[in-house]
Amino acid sequence: MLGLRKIIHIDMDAFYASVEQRDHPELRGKAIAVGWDSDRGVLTTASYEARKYGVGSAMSSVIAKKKCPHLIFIPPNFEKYRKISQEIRAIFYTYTNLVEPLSLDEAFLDVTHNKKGNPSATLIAKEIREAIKKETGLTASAGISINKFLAKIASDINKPNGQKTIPPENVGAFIDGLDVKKFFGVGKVTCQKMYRLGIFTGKDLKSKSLGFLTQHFGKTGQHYYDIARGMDMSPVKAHRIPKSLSAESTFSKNLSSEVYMLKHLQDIAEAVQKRLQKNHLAGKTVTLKIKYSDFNIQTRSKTLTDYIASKELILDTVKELLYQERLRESVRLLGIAVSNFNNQEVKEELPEKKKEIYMQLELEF
Ligand code: TTP
Ligand code: MG
Repeated sequence: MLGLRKIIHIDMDAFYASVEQRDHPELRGKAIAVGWDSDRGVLTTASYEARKYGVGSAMSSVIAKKKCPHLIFIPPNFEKYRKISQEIRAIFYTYTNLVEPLSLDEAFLDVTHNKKGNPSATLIAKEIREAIKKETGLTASAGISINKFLAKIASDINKPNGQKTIPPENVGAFIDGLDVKKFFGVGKVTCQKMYRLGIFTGKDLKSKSLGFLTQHFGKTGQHYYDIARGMDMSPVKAHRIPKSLSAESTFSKNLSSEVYMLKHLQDIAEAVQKRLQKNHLAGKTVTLKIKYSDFNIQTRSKTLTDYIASKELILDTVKELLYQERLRESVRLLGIAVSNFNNQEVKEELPEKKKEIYMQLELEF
């Protein structure tokens, strides 16, 4: 049992619609859709009250209104959803750095070794859902198992506001009984093809040889062969946090006056500011990159005592760097980078003692 992973898939319930119902109490308990009420509009999602009428994500507004004439349309507010998404992710990071967001409202977490030293992924999922509820007022569902494939399927089972664990000892039986249409990664077309081949459940899939599956599904055959056996080794790929954010500009005419350069640097600093904002980052180190007309590149850096993210503060430091030394010759490109961010991940070192505990409790899910 050593080497077994503990993976959680978290998925917010009717995400955009729940946010709108949270912020507009008069919409609670009502059939609402987030999207534009226009001939060409498409819904992003719908509240559970609307889903009873068959209204759902990616449906055209026209069809949705036919199915549910009293449907209330709410225009989307992506800035708000992104902010809440950040809040949820911040909760995930208190448990593990191995977080792989799939979209604004769902993510995989590998909690095999977690920051709280909690051996039970089931309890962690419960804690996370409670924390999400407390901090955002919204509900989430979770799936817990030994790999991403199973965790993803599991999070749908007790949705909304529920969770489901498929512990290692139940994996075989669970997959055997699973309709292939529920398999993550099996779309409508593949599903129909499987049905035609007499493959309706995981058990049917497992009964087919690798040769048979590759003959009918090409390279993906191997994948189906593996997942029918509960094997999905794909790691939780942590969202890579950039080490620096930058912007640069090449000039149509080489510049030799610092005054002209400063004008361009304002725009470049603004672009850097935007990137920092988008990533919710601030940095301590500012670097000015100068490419001369002979294509030689020079960089000048300064590290500050405080984290900065605004155009003005970036520009102050850039000015200092620009005047720090005389320019050798005319300049064809200028760039600004900000690095040394305020989010540097804490390295996860597992003390020896804790490792032992993990091994003992390996079966605890
Ligand atoms: P989902 O998790 O697929 O849907 P959901 O959270 O609304 O509902 P469920 O309770 O079944 O999880 O997607 C998350 C958000 O992403 C959703 O609220 C709106 C947005 N979205 C789109 O904009 N277009 C789409 O086609 C889908 C599926 C989702
Ligand atoms: Mg969701």
